Amino acid sequence: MRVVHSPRHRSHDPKHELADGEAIDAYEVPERAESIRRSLAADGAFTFEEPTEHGAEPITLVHDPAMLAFLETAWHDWVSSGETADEIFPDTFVLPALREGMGPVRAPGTVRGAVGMWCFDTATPMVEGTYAAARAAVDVALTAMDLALGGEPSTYGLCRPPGHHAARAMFGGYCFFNNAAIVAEQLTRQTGEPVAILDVDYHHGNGTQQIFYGRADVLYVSLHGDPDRAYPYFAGFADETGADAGAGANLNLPLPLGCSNEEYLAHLDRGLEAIAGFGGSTLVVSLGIDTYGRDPICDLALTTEVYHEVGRRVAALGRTTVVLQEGGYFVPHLGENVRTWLRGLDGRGLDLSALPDV
Ligand code: OKP
Ligand code: ZN
Repeated sequence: MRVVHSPRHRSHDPKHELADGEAIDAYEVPERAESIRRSLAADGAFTFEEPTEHGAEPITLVHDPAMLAFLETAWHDWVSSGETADEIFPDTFVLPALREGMGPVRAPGTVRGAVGMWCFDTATPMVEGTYAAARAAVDVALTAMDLALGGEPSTYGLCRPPGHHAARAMFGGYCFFNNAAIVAEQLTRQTGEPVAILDVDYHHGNGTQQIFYGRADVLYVSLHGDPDRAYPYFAGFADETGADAGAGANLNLPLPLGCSNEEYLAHLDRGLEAIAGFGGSTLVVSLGIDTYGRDPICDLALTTEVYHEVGRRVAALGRTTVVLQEGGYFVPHLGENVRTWLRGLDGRGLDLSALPDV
């Protein structure tokens, strides 16, 4: 299987996120992608290539150009206005109620103010190299798509930072540009067919759902921790099925606390059935491995073996599949879990021999 990877991801190296009022070590760190790269490289059946540049247009077909412009210059503007902190966090958030009844929001003249127009949480600092890494992740995703359109049955884009929490005009949840949504949009344009997205990250992909919520030509299917208890709290409910022309093209499958492999596969089959009944020949997978039982920030109970079976069942759809990396935070097993998933997709056997005993 062909893998697209860029060393550029390393320039997004946040040190902290905020939790319960304290700065804690960031979970979304460069070592995540390195763990995956090492596992796939050691397997021997994966070939690596660097992305080609795709420019800004595929991004602005999905995201507000003003958000792209903010992200592009934020670090430079931050430093040149005399700020000295090496991570940018929002100070306030422009919730609709802040200016309720008082007319439109005016863009603040400082990065410290303006970041609260675009960022929705306190876990997603921008650092000096964030923009370059986020742009490279989009190029990784689009290059994986190009390879699939060129005839590969399945390809893998080792995206970092991830993307599925980034909405049309909002970033957060460790995500800046929505890599999967950008690829899905391009697929609709380049194939002229509808496109399905399967999001198996533990967290609901609120950004991807938002981007396509009114669209009939993109099906979004997500399995995730129930938003009644899980981040991002405000989206991912089972009764969110799409709006307007998109009615019926959104399927949320919230999962219970402690969800087992068996329960998980039963939910997966419902998602795959919806995809099988939807048109088009291509599939985008948002692959999060934070469903793992040992993940430090999530609460399901999946084990490595199940990822092989999930990959197998996705392959059985028979679609050209672009797999893009999202989350997964138990770094010691992250690479092997991804490798296991992709081996299942590729019709190869389960191989647990390289899973570290930690
Ligand atoms: C990204 B992906 C801070 C909690 C922040 C952010 C989770 C982002 C997950 N108190 N949690 O979907 O894996
Ligand atoms: Zn996640």
